[in-house]
Amino acid sequence: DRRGSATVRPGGRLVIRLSNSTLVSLPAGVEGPAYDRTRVTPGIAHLGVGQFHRAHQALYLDRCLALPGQERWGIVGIGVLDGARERHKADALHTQQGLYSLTEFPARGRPTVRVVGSLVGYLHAPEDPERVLELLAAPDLRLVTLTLTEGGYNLDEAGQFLLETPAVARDLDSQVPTTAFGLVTEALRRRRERGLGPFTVLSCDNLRQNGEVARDAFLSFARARVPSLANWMEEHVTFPSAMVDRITPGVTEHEAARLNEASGLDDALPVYSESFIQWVIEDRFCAGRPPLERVGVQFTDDVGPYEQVKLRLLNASHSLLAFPGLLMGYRFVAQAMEDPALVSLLQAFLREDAEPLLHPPRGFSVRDYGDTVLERFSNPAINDQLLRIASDSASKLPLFVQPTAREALRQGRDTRRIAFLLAAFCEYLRGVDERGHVFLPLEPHLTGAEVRRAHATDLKAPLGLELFQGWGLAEHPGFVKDCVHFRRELRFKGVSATLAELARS
Ligand code: CS2
Repeated sequence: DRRGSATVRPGGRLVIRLSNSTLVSLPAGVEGPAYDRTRVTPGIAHLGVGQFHRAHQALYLDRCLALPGQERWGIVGIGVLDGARERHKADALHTQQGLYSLTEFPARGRPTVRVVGSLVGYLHAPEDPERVLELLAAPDLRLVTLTLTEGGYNLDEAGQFLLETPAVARDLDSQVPTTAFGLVTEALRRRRERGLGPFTVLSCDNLRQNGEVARDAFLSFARARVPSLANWMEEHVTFPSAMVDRITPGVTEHEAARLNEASGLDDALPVYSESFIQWVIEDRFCAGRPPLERVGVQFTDDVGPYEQVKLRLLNASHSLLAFPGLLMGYRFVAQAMEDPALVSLLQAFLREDAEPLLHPPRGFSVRDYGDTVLERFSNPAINDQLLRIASDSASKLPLFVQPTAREALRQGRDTRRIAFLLAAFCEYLRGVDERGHVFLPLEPHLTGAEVRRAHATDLKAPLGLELFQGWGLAEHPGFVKDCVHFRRELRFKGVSATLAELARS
């Protein structure tokens, strides 16, 4: 029973497919774009159109496009990775003309659903790299934004760009780039050759000084490929840093069905998130920018203090919840937050360990921020997977936890909760919880042999992993001893008993 733009579900309910022509007949309660999409042209290209991008940046741009005279700031999404899932996404975005639904769940009260219209095109680079290059080299394209993930910048522990990574090494030689570095560099080369100006490269990844990180990565690639271009980029391209924040869980098939059931849409790519949203950006755009300050984005000269607060409080707490939570058999964040021992652990970590070492923005209450973080984690509508949080901890822990750990060790502070965190990480790598249930740690930046170190009889073996370089652990044998102690306790007494001990002493 299909009618092109709508399907009739058993029970007689009409479900709307997404396309420009169905925007006028959205189900009751679903808001659509407040502007004429057919007039929107691409000014932004975004690499890595994941759920986070669709719940965060694309929403801000959707608000921006609703302001008068801003139709030049549409986004064209670019998929860089290959694989069946990526192709499915590309197909779905084409069929739906870039439209998708976003459901926002406040901590309390009713969710809201909107159809976001700012994604006005989508190109899948592996299928047509040349079109991607010409889009990036188009005169009207002024901003390239990125979500490559924490580990996606191809840097080693010391921040050196890895020229020998296979895909990068290939891109350095070939005429047809496949990586974000290759695509952006080749597009800039064409722009320079054609006498066009540069574009801004804006990282939207959860990294400290993400603009500097992006700059290092792209300039290193360019230097190895076309040295004169690297000089031009250094002079003309800007790489502002930004802090991004919005909890956006992965959408399983089951979630997608639940979201569509509630919205009355037949959306192949629904996303959902909490209602909290934040974006703080350094105002250094070499080719202009949309008036994002009018839709809730904060601009600042120095994003450092905002990033510091976010990474060391929110993200570190997430990790601190995920490892013991998984070991206890929990699978979701809100579920783990119902465990009072875990909440007390997070509270103590925030108050005693992380907050005292911060240099927050002026007038900023870290105490309120920490409270809000715990409230956000407790949002029951957000089925955020602990495995998503724990995934790629090899890239995340050095960002989220290392600064606090190093500083606390240097100052001789109480580091037992941090030792517990590392112990729980090592145990998590073994992939089996206290009830004997198996789970799969996703560690794309660790080799199989490295993950297997977590199984060694020498309980401190994983602390020798490259990710712990720069933590200064070797100079602090007492700390390493605590880690080993907590691993043993976790293994033989369990998480609850270990937490009880930690709370007592
Ligand atoms: C999480 C983040 O992946 C993680 O470790 O802490 O994805 C978190 O949900 C976002 O940073 C929130 O903005």
